[in-house]
Amino acid sequence: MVVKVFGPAYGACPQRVLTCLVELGLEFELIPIDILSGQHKKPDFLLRQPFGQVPAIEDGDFRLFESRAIIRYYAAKCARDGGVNLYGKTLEERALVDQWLEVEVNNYNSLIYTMVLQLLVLPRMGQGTDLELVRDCKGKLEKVLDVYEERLSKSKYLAGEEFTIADVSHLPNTRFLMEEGMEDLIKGRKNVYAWWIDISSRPSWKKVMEFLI
Ligand SMILES: N[C@@H](CCC(=O)N[C@@H](CS)C(=O)NCC(=O)O)C(=O)O
Repeated sequence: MVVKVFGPAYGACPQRVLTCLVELGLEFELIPIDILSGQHKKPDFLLRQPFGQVPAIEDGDFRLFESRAIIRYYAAKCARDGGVNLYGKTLEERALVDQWLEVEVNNYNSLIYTMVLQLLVLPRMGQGTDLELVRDCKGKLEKVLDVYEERLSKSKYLAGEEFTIADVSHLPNTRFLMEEGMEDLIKGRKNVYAWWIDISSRPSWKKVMEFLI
């Protein structure tokens, strides 16, 4: 079954799902949703994602939204079926993957989401950027990344020695930092930088980046 992914390839949350599907070797069809014209707020799309956000997927009769729920679902399914395993081999390994996925959404994404809004979205809508708020987020992110640096000094990837969906989940927001003038946050931390070079060099991420060309 080909997985239908609804969302623009330039969106961070769709990128999380696309990278995971490529890693798992699953076939998918990208169905572009024009968020600039508000297609994601129209009744048709709200049937797929009632909060009017991207991405959403359709897989036969099964529909799902929330990018991290989607990557957990496919990673669990592939691991169960003996395919690529990005979600730990034991309950404890899986719990560590879940732990770092939670860190990503609560400690990492929450700050970067505000920065994306302030630096990219609001200016496009003709509104000003709250630079004080951006500085505050950056300061808080320094502390979060210090924790990552410590973790990555002990293991190659966030959840251990294997690449998992916890690492996948960090790719889009880390790219934002690297490309929007905040690369010092990453490059200034030896282990975090080595991790970024490693995970962003994977063919899956390169393939997803090709959708943007
Ligand atoms: N928690 C949701 C967040 C989805 C989300 O924020 N999507 C963004 C694009 S990355 C979006 O739809 N933005 C447009 C909007 O919120 O109107 C998920 O992970 O799927």
